Amino acid sequence: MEKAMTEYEIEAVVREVTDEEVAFYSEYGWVMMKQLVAPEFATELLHVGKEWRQRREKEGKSFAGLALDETAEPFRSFMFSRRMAKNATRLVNRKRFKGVDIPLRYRIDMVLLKLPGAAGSTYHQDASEHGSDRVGELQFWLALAEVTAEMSAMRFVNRSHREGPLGSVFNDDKGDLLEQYPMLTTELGVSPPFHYQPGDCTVHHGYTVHGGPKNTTEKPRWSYLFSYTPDDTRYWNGNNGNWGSERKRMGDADNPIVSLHETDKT
Ligand SMILES: O=C(O)CCC(=O)C(=O)O
Repeated sequence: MEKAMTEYEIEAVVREVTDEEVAFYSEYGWVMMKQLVAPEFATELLHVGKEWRQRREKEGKSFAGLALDETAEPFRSFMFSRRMAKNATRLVNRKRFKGVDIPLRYRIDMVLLKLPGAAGSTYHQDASEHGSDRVGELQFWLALAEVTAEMSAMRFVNRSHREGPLGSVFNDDKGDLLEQYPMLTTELGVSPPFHYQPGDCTVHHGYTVHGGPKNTTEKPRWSYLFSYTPDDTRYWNGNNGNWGSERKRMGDADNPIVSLHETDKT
């Protein structure tokens, strides 16, 4: 078992986000932060994360929650570090409207593995799936080993965080957001195909539409997803999993359609 790291040790391997990165994130709803963490630290996380996943698999448990488990250090030291709290707080930028920043809470973390040939990720907005009542939650995605564009690297729809909720697509039969809004990417543009080195990290806003292609390579894709949310956010039943996708469409009895066409009227 690795031991907890001091803040001083964390600061030696995790850098601050820059003003340019914060401005880019605010404009585009995502940003690539090259070498946010030192590559050797990413490799250490990979090593611990792989073992942790194997253990959890044997125990039949979920792959989420490394940072809540002190036997999975240094995940906890990293995610709960002052450096990462400050980085995330600057990106959330609640100060802009409130005058003061607001504390963030842990939302979720997990080591992700996409095997060769694994399917791509459905285009969705995290916050719509989670059912949060306000903006702020954000997801970091850290490459623990090299990830090329062909290894299912995510793509982000530029500025889509400014469009508000476009609908939850998990548990729905209407297709993902690119199918539901066929002009979305031509209208807004998409992030370039990314090539991550170990330690490179993207972060995306809760309302940024994102997804990815399948892993068409012979290599497994290893990454660490970790997410924070502002303390004041309210979620369905207080659960910030995919509860937002449980929403139901309206029915004709209580909410009849207001028709555009004379022939629709009975
Ligand atoms: O890892 C992926 O390809 C998708 C992850 C994702 O949807 C997310 O980070 O919100």
